[in-house]
Amino acid sequence: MTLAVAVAHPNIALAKYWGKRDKGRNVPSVPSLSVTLAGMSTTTRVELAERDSLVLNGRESDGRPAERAFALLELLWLEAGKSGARPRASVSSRNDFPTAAGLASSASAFAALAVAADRALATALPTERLSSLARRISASSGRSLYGGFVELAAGEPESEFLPARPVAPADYWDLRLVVAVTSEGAKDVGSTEGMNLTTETSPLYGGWLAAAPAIFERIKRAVLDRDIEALGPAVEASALTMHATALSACPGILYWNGTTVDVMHAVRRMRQGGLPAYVTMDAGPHVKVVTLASHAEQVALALRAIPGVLRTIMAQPGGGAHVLEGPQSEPTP
Ligand code: 2P0
Repeated sequence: MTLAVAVAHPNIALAKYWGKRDKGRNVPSVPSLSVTLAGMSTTTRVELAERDSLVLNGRESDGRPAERAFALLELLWLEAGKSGARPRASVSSRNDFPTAAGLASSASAFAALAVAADRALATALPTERLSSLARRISASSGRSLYGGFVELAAGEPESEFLPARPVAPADYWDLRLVVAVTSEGAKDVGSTEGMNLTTETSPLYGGWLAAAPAIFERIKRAVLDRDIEALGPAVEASALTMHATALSACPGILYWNGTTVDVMHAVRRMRQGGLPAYVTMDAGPHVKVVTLASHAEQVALALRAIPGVLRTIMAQPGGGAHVLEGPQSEPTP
């Protein structure tokens, strides 16, 4: 019995990825920078078996999720230059956070799968190669291979090797991300579909491509300087410019609900009251508020008082994907 188990954590982008330069190779058209989160995990078990099968949160799964999962195993096998057919595998994966929490579960899912499958298949690839392969299946998952603050460059068309890279470790800066959960439902338009529709139809998409690299640089500099006053406005610029392009797609993609907007106004009022608090939103209606550890409880309390905020989740920088148990293996030359 060959079995490996790995764990990975979701991440939240401070500088957003939105749009692909090369759809086939899943190459982002803009650079992004994220924080990998502690506390929430995906645990994935890969066991070599007679046939491929996938169980997600206790339920047998096929179709697109299974296609993507086994495409990643195929990529690992090819990358390691292994001969013969790839061994079949039974994969099961479980999140300890609700998918409706607005935290991208695909990021932690494919990062955990890359690490567990690498060990079970004995492909023994270095982390940067696992990151690049996970990125091909889901770009944000390439970032969850690493802990702390992580960047993913924009690639050239036809980039084969494009891994995320660590910018600073989790303990570099005591930031907090307070998630204001504003809905229990699943999102209407998935990220991949949303960004592809934006690329194809938004008249503002060219403006996003022109603006995003400088916003990313401001964010990276502010992280390295641990400067919340510089970070916050740049984080809001990234999110709002991304959402402006999505809103202007045809048909327009509106990820927000009324509470999302109420929270955005409330956070502006918090700043007028002297709190260092800034918003970012992804492909869903929840608001993630970026603040310092010293102000996080006060921010969370204020967020929970907003009608429509169902609950808050407190998140902080955490570690990268890693193996929990598995066979020993020799590195691939
Ligand atoms: C991000 N998002 O940077 C951006 C901001 C959502 C909004 O990366 O098509 O699941 O699989 O590469 O990585 C979510 O998109 O998309 C995402 P694919 P992915 O976090």
